[in-house]
Formats: sequence, C-alpha cells, structure tokens
Amino acid sequence: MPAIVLVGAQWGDEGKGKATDLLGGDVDYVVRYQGGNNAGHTVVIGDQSYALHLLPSGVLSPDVVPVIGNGVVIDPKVLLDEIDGLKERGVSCERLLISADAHLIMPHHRALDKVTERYLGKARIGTTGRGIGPAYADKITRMGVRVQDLFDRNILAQKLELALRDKNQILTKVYNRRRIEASPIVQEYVEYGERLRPYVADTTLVLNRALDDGKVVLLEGAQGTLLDVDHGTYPFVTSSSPTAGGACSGSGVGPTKVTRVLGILKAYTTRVGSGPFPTELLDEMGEYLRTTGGEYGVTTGRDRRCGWFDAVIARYATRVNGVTDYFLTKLDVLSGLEKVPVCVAYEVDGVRHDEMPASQTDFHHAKPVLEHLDGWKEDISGARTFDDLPKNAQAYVRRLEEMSGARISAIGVGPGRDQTLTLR
Ligand code: 2SA
Ligand code: GDP
Ligand code: MG
Repeated sequence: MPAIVLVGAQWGDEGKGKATDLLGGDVDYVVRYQGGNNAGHTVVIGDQSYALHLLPSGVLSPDVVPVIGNGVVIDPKVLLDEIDGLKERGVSCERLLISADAHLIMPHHRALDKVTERYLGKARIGTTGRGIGPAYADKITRMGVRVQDLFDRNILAQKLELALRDKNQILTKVYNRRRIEASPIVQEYVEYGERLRPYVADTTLVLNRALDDGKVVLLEGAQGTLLDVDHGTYPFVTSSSPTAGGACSGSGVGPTKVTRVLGILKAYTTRVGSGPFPTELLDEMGEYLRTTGGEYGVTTGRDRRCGWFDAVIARYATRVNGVTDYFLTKLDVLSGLEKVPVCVAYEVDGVRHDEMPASQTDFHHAKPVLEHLDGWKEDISGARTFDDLPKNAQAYVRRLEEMSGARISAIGVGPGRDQTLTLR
C-alpha cells in the first residue's frame, strides 16, 4: 500500500500544514522527515489556529499516528513544550513516535547559528536561528548526538565533550563568546530523555510494517523545494532535503513504496530570509500581498518577501520532486486584482530561459518575463466547487496547471479546513 509524499514547491509556507491536516482523514501515519523547529505549519480548525513546529500536522487528526522520522533534528525542550502546549488545548500526543536515530539540537548549535549569521553580515542566510544548520553539520561530520544517546548518560557525556572540544575553541577564540560546559547540559538532556522515552521507537520498522499491512503513510515535508540543500538556491537554503527524495532517506521508507507526490503550490510566491527571488515585488503590491495573505513567519514572525507566481520554479519543482499533482493554495488572496501577472520565463543578460538556469549567478540576474492574466473581483472564499469560481479565476488555475506540468487536484480558497475545492 502506498506512501504519499507532500512537498512544498516553492520556498516554504505554501500551506503544507493545512494540506496535511486535510489528508489526515485518509491516512494512518503522518511523518516529518527533515528539518526541525525552523518549520512553522499552521492548521486552522473552526475558530482554533494551531502553529506546529516539530510535531507533524497529522497530530491534530485523532486517528493518525504522528511520527518524527530519523531525518529530523530535534530540540528536545521545544518538542516537550509543544507537546505540553497541545495537551493544554485538549490535543492528545500519546500516539506520537520519535525515531531513536533522529539527531538532537544542542545549545552549541543554537549559539553557533546565531553568531555565524551575525558575522556573515550582508552575506547572511537569514536563518531562523534555531540551530538547524550546525546540528546537520555535526550529523554529517559524525559528531552528532542522537535521541538514543539520551538513554546512556556516559555516552551522552562523551559525545558532547567531543563535540564541544572544537566548538568551544570556535565560540571563544573566533567569536569571543562564552565557553559552554558539558556537565549541566548532560543533566538537562538526560531529563528530557526521561520524558521523551515513552515516544521513542524504531520508526522505520513501524512504518514499513504498517505499509505491509495496507496502511497509508504520509511523508510531510517542511520548508520547500528551493530551500533544499541540493536542489535549492544554495547557499540560501536550509541544511536538509525537503524534496521528495529526502522523504525516503529521512523516514526509511523506500522509493518503491511512494505512489503519489503531492506538491503544495501557492498561487503567488513568498520567501523568508535572504537569497535571489526573481518575481519579488518591492513596491506597495508586495506589501498588499503580504497583508492580504498574512505573510509573516510562523516561527520568527519575520515579514515574508512576496512576489508573483513563477512558472519556471513550478516546472522545476515538478521535475526534481516527480510531482504527480498539485494543491494550489491561497487563490483567494489574489481576488480583487485587475490583472494578475505570472512569470513564464526569465531573461538573463538578453537570453530567454524557459527552465531554471543551471548557474546560480544567472538565477541571481534573472528578470521575469511576465504574462498578464485577467483578474477577478469576486470574493471566492465561499466557493466549494471549481464551477463556483469566476471564469477568470478558472482560467488562472488552468494556465498555472499548463505551465507547471502537473495536474492541479485541489485549490485552497481560505485557511479553513472546508475552504478547499477538490478537482476530479
Ligand atoms: P534555517 O533556520 O537554517 O533552516 O534557515 C535557512 C533558510 O531556510 C529558511 N526557512 C524557512 N523559510 C520559510 N518558512 C520557514 N518556516 C517559518 C514559517 C519561517 C519563519 O513557517 O514561517 O517563521 O521565519 C523556514 N524555515 C527555514 C530560512 O528563512 C532561511 O532562508
Ligand atoms: P506551511 O509552512 O507550508 O505549512 O505554511 P504556513 O502555515 O507557514 O503558511 C501558510 C498560511 O496560509 C497559514 O497561515 C495558513 O493558515 C494559510 N492558508 C493555507 N491555505 C490557505 C488558502 O488557501 N487561503 C488562505 N487565505 N490562507 C491559507
Ligand atoms: Mg511555514
């Protein structure tokens, strides 16, 4: 039986939280496979809004087993606070499973994330400051601390002391920061371990057995395609693999089990943090999209940069993820515009590019070639079928579908669970 991958097609914040929550009724497991508490996924149920950072959005569906996979980096205090916060609101996290192989975000990761960003000055990435990059760096250099290490105080102390040997040199000598002592952290993290112990499991075994038993597993991406460390706008990316390939390595579910890759695509484009953004609007139109769309970071509260829909990016996302179909979100935000420009190609130094330029320098210099589609005046937030949409909104959707190279199977017309149109 199938595994489904859900992936952001742009720079994140496409509405993955809502999409996952919507699929919750049809799936048995929802798995986070990369990233950490840099993510901010909003789910609106009735008059309640939930901002999730580490927990999979499926946690809000009572019959779903939420899983934090091996590819995630976990800040244990943040996770415990998130679990407590949901419990206070009556949401049970009892079914949660956490991979014993997931890596941990340690205090030195947070310290290094903040201080390196500051020292990068104008070249900074604009990270969320949550320690994500340094935690993944330690994983790759085999200096990381994993969830399972929390259950052996000696191992935890050894690993932490080893990691801190060079980290303290860097913090004190290069950045003039205070040393970090291992022993209080060991005590603090052992206590976190005791609280997390009931959730820890061999999640790869659990998921594969579930698939063998005919259950449906949803692998929920965080961030988005252009923030992928391999396929994104490097170095202005996150340090993990949000693209569909990352779903397999980050969960231990093999690619032969994946039958659907659902891309989440916003009807315009946003980005948080630094880096190139060809359709960015630096004028009052950008401000209009930001306020109308509520485009503010769910984790850091930062303003999101806003711009028109970019079909070059959508085609690229279709390709690198093997997208089978798209959920087009936030179409309602575009209501009321006379014309809605969309980027169909780039011009770089007088040369037209229909596909993503292979060189980052070209992407930095890309100027959007715009097509001006007719807008619609009607409020579409009450639409419930495709036929309810004004003709121009229908034409907008069809044009995006044509340029993106994958079918649009659903459309969001508001943040609520019911504000969704399903296309047959
Ligand atoms: P990091 O912290 O190392 O992952 O930052 C590296 C880049 O990745 C971007 N990034 C994000 N972009 C969009 N949304 C994210 N989550 C939050 C949200 C963002 C927020 O849902 O709104 O609240 O600011 C997210 N997480 C990481 C980041 O901006 C850097 O460009
Ligand atoms: P994620 O990181 O991809 O899960 O997305 P975020 O939660 O960071 O940002 C998406 C925002 O858009 C959230 O506030 C959602 O509630 C909201 N949203 C999702 N779909 C729609 C939609 O179709 N229309 C509108 N107006 N808002 C939506
Ligand atoms: Mg988000």
